Amino acid sequence: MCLRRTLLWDTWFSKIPERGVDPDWLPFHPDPSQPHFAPPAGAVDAHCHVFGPESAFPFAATRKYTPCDAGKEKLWALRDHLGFSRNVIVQATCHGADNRALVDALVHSDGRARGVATVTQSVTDAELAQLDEAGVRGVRFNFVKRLVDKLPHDEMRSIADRIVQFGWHVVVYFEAEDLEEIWELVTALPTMVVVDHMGRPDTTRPVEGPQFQRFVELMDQHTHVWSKVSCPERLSNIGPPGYDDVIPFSSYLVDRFPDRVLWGTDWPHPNMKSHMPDDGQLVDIIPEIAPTRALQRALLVDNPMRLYWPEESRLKPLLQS
Ligand code: 0GY
Repeated sequence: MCLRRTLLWDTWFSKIPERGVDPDWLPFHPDPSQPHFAPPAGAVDAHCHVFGPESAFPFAATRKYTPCDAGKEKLWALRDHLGFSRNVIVQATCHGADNRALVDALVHSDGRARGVATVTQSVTDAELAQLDEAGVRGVRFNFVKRLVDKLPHDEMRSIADRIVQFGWHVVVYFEAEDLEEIWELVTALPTMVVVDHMGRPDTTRPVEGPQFQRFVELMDQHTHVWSKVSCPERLSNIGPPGYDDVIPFSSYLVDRFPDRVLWGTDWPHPNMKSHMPDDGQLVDIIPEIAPTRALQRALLVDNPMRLYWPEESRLKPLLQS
């Protein structure tokens, strides 16, 4: 299957690594549609990744999957195609705590990309300062068991304490059923906290049901917690083009917390098994979850600018929690 795709879409991949892409790996969409929705000027895709290229930036030995290369040039081309201006690149687990591919993308982005890194406790202050200089503005703590080995909470807490000096924040990725386990850590973090993909709710359950409302409580009670209203393709049981079962969850958060939500493509969509989304269709969902120009501007420009380009933001800098 992957071989057939490779032959068909050969020109889209710089190199298939010798170690071998996962046999069931779905490559990113080769020809995303032109969205009908025009994002506001200065829009930020606040969740995407770069993979490799492996020949320059080998994947981590600890990785749980081996993707196809998805380098920075492809990401810039997608940004322009979709009508966006900037990217926030999140370190993917296949690169572990080796942030070289991320840093390479940031320093070659002409100031149009900022990053979220993965670091371990052994990172030095000098290394953190170098990452900051390159454009990193946060670290990611990943709790998704299929993606990473478990890291003790006190290690995460000590990393969080050390990034405060840079004004960075923490991005957390977890599954809805793990929220209770990490509640204490997340609510006590000394930085802003951004939750990936709405905490991955089970979208077969109601928005008003206890699972999603517990996540809403987290955001209600803790104003340092933000959420990405991203990844309908991962959360949907219905699928494209509209991902209609996910819209009520994302629109609920946008409506209730308009100044604490972010949106991202999640390109190149690692570990998708059911299908590979058309990024143009994902953009066309935005007006469904943020129906007014004011909400769209908050979601796509003001909120991400405040967090990632505070020096250029028209809004006041955020205070640490
Ligand atoms: C995402 C989701 C996934 C993967 C990663 O860093 C990663 O490997 O984040 C996933 O498999 O759900 O946000 O890209």
